[in-house]
Amino acid sequence: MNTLNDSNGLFITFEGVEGAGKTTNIEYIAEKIKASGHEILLTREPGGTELSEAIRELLISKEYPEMHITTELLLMFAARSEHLNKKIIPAINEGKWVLCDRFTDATFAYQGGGRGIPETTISTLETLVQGTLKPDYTFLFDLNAEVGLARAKNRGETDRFEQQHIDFFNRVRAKYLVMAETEKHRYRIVNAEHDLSTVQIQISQLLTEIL
Ligand code: Z5A
Repeated sequence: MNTLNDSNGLFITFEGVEGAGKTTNIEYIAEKIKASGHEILLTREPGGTELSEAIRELLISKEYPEMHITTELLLMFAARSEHLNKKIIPAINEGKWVLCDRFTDATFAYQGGGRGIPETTISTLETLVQGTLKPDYTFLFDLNAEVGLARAKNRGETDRFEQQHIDFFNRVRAKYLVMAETEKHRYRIVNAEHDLSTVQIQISQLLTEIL
């Protein structure tokens, strides 16, 4: 694995159930950070490099509805390994602030909380792929899973994950909340159930603290 140098780069991730508003708000956050003078890299998981985006297509495609959960887990980490080594770590080492729409906490929430894969299995892969690297900050866009799913479905075509039963998304949300409680120093929770302008007021307050 590539290693981090002692640059001023920062790694911030954005998490939440579907339709929570990550994609909508990440651009807003990027503009605020740029305005404060930092160079940024905006990216996402699964994806972020040509190969990782190809893996993303396999993961979200409805062509493989019966994908085994271990295959799903390994593909998530295969995409992450490529993304981390080719894009995220080099950008942090150049002093950039990397803003990533989802990262390994999504694996703990979806493949762990949602699919029931043991946390120790996910942690083993996390160490293999990332060593000790973790995000500096994680914004959790938290909302009732039913509200999020309804927003995502309103937007148009759904992907393979969005076919899951509501119980799956309730377990995903619960796992995120446990992680936020356990790692308070890293997590910042945004109440994403409010209208967009209220959500962005919360984001601004949290960013002021970080910046
Ligand atoms: N996944 C996984 O299982 N394991 C992993 O390790 C990783 C990922 C990394 C693809 O991710 C799938 O991969 C994902 C988890 C799994 N499962 N699904 N589905 P993704 O991040 O690309 O997909 P996503 O979570 O589904 O993203 P999303 O649906 O685009 O959600 P979002 O980015 O948080 O929401 P949004 O697009 O910004 O907003 C959704 C709609 O709501 C849109 O029409 C907005 O205009 C509207 N919106 C946003 N905010 C508001 C407010 N405040 N009020 C009203 N309406 C709003």
